[in-house]
Amino acid sequence: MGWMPESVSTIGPKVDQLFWAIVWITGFFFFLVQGVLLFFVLKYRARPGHKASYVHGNTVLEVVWTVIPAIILLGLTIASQKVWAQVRFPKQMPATSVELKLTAEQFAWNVLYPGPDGQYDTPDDISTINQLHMPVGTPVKLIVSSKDVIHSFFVPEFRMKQDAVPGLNITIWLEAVKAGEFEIRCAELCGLGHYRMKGFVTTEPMADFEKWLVETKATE
Ligand SMILES: [Cu+2]
Repeated sequence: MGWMPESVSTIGPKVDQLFWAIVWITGFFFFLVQGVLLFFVLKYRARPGHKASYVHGNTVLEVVWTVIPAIILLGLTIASQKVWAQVRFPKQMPATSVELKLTAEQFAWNVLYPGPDGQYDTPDDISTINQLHMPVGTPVKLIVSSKDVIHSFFVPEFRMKQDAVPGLNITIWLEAVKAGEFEIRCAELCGLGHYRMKGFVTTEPMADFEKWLVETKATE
């Protein structure tokens, strides 16, 4: 369904699958429960000549409608945790040579590439503000942090939202499947300028990405 922005990361279809599974399951039970409620409200409404009866409850029924939702919720939890772990647990991260540090601050996204030596805080580092470039078809490791308050890195097209927390270096990875330009929104109210805390992600073929790195370094 076309409710959501296009999905352009390898994790996207898995997140969408979970989203729709949850929508359908909770939607089904919502209408079922509300329908039954409406039915009983009408069927047992006050009418002249009908006396109210006192019902104590039904233990078997109550156990059934507690255990079934518990099993469904547990299933959804396990399914969600798998996808969560895939992009966040270090053991599940694919090996990659492309990585960057994404440091949020009031009210911008600082992007730092380690440069050819693969080390940060060396003269060949490449830094930009609000411009994050990454190659298509290659996993990219992002080390997300913050200089001041809690921000949140959110790129809807990647189906990725990660808090940027001062004092923590949180590692996630993403792999784009399509070239394009997408917005980074800060998804955590972080101060008066929160509304204008916007960056851009450009996903492009590896050759263009490498060219961009060289050009950006040259204009630094
Ligand atoms: Cu922010």
